Amino acid sequence: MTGDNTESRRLAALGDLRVCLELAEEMGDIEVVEGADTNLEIGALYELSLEKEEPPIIVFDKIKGFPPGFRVAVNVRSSKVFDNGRGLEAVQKYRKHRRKKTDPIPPVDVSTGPVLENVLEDDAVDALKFPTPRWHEDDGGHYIGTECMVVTRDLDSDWVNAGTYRVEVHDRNTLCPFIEPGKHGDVIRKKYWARGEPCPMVISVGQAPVLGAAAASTAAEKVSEFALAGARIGRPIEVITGKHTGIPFPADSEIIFEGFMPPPDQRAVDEGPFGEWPGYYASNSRPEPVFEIKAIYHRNNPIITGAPPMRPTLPGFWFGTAGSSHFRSAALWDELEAAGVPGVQGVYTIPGGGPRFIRVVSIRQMHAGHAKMAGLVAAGAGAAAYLGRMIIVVDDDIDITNPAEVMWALATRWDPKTQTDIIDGCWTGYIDPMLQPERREKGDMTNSRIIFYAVRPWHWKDEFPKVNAVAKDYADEIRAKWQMTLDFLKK
Ligand SMILES: Cc1cc2nc3c(=O)[nH]c(=O)nc-3n(C[C@H](O)[C@H](O)[C@H](O)COP(=O)(O)O)c2cc1C
Ligand SMILES: [Mn+2]
Repeated sequence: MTGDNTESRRLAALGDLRVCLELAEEMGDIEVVEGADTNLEIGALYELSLEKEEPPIIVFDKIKGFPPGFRVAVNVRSSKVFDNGRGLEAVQKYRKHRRKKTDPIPPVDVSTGPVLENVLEDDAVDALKFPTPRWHEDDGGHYIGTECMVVTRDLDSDWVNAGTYRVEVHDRNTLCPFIEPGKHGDVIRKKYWARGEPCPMVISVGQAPVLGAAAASTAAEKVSEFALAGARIGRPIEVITGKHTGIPFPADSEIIFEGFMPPPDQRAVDEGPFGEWPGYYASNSRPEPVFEIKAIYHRNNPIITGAPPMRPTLPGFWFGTAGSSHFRSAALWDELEAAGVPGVQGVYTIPGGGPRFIRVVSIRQMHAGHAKMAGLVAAGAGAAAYLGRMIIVVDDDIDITNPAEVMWALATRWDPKTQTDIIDGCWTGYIDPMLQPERREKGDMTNSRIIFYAVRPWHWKDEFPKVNAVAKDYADEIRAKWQMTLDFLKK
């Protein structure tokens, strides 16, 4: 990584999408594609870019059928500008940033900003004027919201929530977000519906990267993602209060949709299918409540940021922020410690499982029952509760960033009969491909979890066979002695 990648550049890029693109340009981390089609071509190029572990930001301009300057940008939050490192180093960096969240900085109200450069109301409202990709072949429509924020305000408090939920374009006046049951946006909207009222809502497309990061993080209830984002960059996010809804939105967003979501018994449309991060179209198509647009605000030459899910086997997706694996590992590590689990040495995910399905926890065993404690807490912790499948607890000599080492721990330190727990009735979602059709139909969004205790059993750990490996000190000594003469030792 380049030496000029300082924290101040990183903060500048986090706090402003357009600054982020300028800095990425300076670093040579942008490729511009002209003339691509919103129908599948942008999505396919994006998917192909993820074959690289560190794909560049791709800016699509002069998109077929749209004015030049109306752009789509992908791979923004995984750009080299943010240089988050690799492996456990990346996880530790996220943990460090999360600590700042203990001191949130609330947003400040400003009266105007670049997002008001264009105001579309009444007959001028037209969601179809933006180049919106149909990302994957079997998608049921065009999705303007992937790297987006859906903002709502709690009815019983002044909590303003911002969550990333996919948003389909239904027609010129109507969008359709997909909010899984139990997410904050869902909890809040139901309070309005319980009174028979439409839920006021704002959808932001293209905003400071720090906001996208906060909106996709699993922040606690009643915690505003705006304030978390402010804490991360050390200054308040500037917001404008929507005149139709009273909901705040970032003054420098690329596009803002302001409107209302009536109760689903008043209006619902089919949403989906949509290619999802587990690698399937599991949620298929089902009626969802709609977002009726009252006003659109957008900057001149708006940039639609996209981070649509792709299969979790693609390196660029798994390493990148769209996959959010490292971020979710950091959150789980913090929660294990907060719950009083001692000796945690690392938390990681296994590539094919995306950010959630397969979580690995390494501990330095300290007492009988310690591995059990770590496994049970990890299975129930907020950061791992939704859409989990497996927790693998391993000893601290296992390199958990190397799937072969984790498999080795399972192969050699785990007794299936005595070192496993299977737990039923855990939180899952429509996008879980293993949610049985009967449960899906009944809205029973639960699945089971397995915890593997792939650790040397505590009560006979001292008799456990010794590992067959050259000692590190001796290996270093031998390498130093021979590496000038032996090709296979050269770096
Ligand atoms: C690119 C991306 C797309 C996402 N799409 C959805 C979605 O369509 N529906 C959903 O419920 N969660 C989705 N999520 C996960 C939520 O953003 C995440 O659970 C977040 O915590 C939600 O905010 P909340 O906790 O305030 O509800 C997505 C995350 C990312 C990074
Ligand atoms: Mn939230």
